[in-house]
Amino acid sequence: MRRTAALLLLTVASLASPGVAHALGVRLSIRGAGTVHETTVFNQIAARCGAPVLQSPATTPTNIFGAQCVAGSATGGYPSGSIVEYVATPAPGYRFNRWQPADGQGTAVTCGLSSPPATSTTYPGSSICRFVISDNLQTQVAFVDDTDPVMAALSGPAGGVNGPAGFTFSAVADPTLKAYECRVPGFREAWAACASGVEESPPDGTWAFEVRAVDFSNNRSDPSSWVWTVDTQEPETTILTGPPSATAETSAAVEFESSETLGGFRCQLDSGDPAPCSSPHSATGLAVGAHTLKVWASDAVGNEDATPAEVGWTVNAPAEPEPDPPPEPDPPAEPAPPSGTPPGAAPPGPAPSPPAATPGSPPARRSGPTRSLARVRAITLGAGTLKLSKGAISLSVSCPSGQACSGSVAVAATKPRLALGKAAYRLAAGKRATLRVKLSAKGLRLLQRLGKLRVKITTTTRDAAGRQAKAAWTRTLRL
Ligand SMILES: [Ca+2]
Ligand SMILES: [Ca+2]
Repeated sequence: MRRTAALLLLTVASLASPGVAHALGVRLSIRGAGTVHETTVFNQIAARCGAPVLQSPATTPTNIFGAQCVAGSATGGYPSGSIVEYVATPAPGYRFNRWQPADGQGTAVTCGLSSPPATSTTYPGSSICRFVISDNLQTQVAFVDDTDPVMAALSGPAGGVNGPAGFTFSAVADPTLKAYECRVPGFREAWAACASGVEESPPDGTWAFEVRAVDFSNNRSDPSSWVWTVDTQEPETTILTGPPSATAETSAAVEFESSETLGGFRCQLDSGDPAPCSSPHSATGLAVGAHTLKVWASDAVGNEDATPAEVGWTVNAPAEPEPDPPPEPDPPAEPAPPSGTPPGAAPPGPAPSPPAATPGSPPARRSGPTRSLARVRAITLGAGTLKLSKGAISLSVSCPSGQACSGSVAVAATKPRLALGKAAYRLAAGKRATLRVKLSAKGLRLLQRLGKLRVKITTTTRDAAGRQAKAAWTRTLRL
């Protein structure tokens, strides 16, 4: 019984030991990115935490545990009753939030000697915490980053592309910047991590590339956006007019168009090298024989028609002028009739060939090249302005008397260049007809947008012999 009482006494004495009371420590931890250092002479942070400051990595996100150590210890450090000052410094891009109790062991610090003084263990009042060591203590400082990053630049394809599009971008300099997220609404809807130089390959259409910057604490910038167009479709080339299939002309004009407004053409005459060209394209100095012109349209982003439009024709040798008839050979000198032959009697020997027949009239000449080609003689154009009626332009055409004619009338805007419509006709000699040239939907939209258009009206006419003539007028077309 006495032994038990003695043990109990010893235990009570140990708990009250002055040595334990004079050797206290502070368990210190950091959430977010920053440092804590001590300004008091004990400087147990420098002595115990491996460095002059306790530091969390500069990338530690808001509210994430970054560093911890115990300043002081049970065997030495802070004397009970001493005054200690800790100073919290945020990492770049972060700010001091508060001192607060941590989950660790010990009594939570109250920064009661700070200015203003803390009244609670959670203290947002100052980044400097001054307090009296009275026990084994614990405290934690919280740094936060609540500043969104900001996008600085974004660039992508100017206009359109016919394949993948690359995008480069950057954010305003920011030590908390972690990464970027990109998306293409309607194609790749979800935001996904990406880096400058990323390529996107959506199908044909108009798209918006969006990018935003993200920091270590998952703050996000407003998105930046870049609109571009993808066009992988090659245009279709159409020959509008060309020479007749057989002609004596050694030059030819070929008109053509593309199914797409912007872009260009390449032309190849016979086995020559394809070269850039525009409509109408003229070929001159053509040799007698067969000729072919191939035309490839290309669009604004470089897609070229894989199947060129082609027109073929033959240049015939010009009709030779009829040679003058050879001079009449002198009739062979008649031998003097031998005496004794009665006048009128047939001479002996083979009968003389009859004299060459004198042509009664020159043989019909083959129709050679002539400059007087058939032509749509009159196009009624009104007083300088054409009006659109029911989506079409009405033009009066007539054929000269004495020649039937056929051909086409093409109407095209001159600025921007756009084929608007075309109509064919066939007229008997001396006849007149009203031709309606219906505008294409694209042409109609253009006219509706601009209110009026400068148009070129081109007629291509062939006469019965296949000879071709062209004429052009320029007028203003109004709605
Ligand atoms: Ca930030
Ligand atoms: Ca295209």
